[in-house]
Amino acid sequence: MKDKIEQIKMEFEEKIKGKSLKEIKELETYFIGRKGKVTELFKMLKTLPKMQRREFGAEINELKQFIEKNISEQVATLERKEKIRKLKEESIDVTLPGIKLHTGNLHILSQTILEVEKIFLSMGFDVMVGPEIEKDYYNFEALNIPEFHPARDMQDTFYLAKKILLRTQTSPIQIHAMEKYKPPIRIIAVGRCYRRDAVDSSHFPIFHQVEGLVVDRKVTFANLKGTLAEFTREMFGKDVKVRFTPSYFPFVEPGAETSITCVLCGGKGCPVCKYTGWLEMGGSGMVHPNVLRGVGIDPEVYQGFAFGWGIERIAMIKYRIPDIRMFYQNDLRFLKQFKG
Ligand code: 2NL
Repeated sequence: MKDKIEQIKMEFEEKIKGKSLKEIKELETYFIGRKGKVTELFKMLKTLPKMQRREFGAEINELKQFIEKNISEQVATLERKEKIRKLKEESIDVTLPGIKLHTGNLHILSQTILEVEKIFLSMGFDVMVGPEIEKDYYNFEALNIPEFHPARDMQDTFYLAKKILLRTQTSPIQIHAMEKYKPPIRIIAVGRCYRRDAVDSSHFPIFHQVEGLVVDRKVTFANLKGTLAEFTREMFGKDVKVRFTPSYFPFVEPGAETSITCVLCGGKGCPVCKYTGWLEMGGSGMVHPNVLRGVGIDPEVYQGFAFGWGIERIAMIKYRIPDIRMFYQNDLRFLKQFKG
């Protein structure tokens, strides 16, 4: 009996070495389970004389306790090791630099439009938009450009049907506004325009315009001048000036071409301003009485000023973009340069 106890103890000590948690559970069953080796010993006790039962009973109990203690110690060690392994595996180095996500940015034309809108909003203007598909009436007739007026030859138009076209300027938005609202009116109209232009570095069949319109009593050319001077300073810098030179547009009288001092040479003369010191921005003038009458506003009571500048032109000058086609090529190397 003594040998048997000693033998089982040795077997246990040999088998527990290097065992996994699962294997230890199996060992537990193997030695002290219901049909385990130690349990067998207890059963064998019954066949021994009373005296020996006592002696060996104590020894088997000791063996059982030895096995139980060893197993629980071994289980605790393994569980601790497993916990440390898991913690290590799941740990993150919070000092590592983050992974930069690819983010997009607004197109430089959208950014420019937002800048323009912000400036005019701060000056008390409302921003209006309108349909890109227009009736001939809103794009031409209401703007004092009759059917066979040479101005219609000036701008080649995309016609979609008879008297239905893609707007060639944002003015139709303003005609809608004047039909809908009574003076005082103080709005800018922003959006896409279309002209059948031959493509070069400054012409593209799609482009954007911002037009301004103020209609009220006692509106003068001085108000136009002050408004564009303020916008120019806000958009291009405090030292940039506006110049008005007489010009003709059917929808204004008098009409003026507007230029700003060249932002590249400061007015001294350079290749960009063709040594004039000035950059042409667009047209302007006092709203023609025929236009006001056409929308039911009495030109004897109300006057208006208006102007129309190109968004691409503004962006090209402000951001030194040399070719209008760059806006429409969707080259990320170009577009990403304007990440705010
Ligand atoms: C240009 C010329 C201009 C206007 C636009 C306008 C609008 C209404 C009435 C009168 Cl509803 N005028 N807009 C006036 C003068 C010039 O734009 O070639 N811009 C790039």
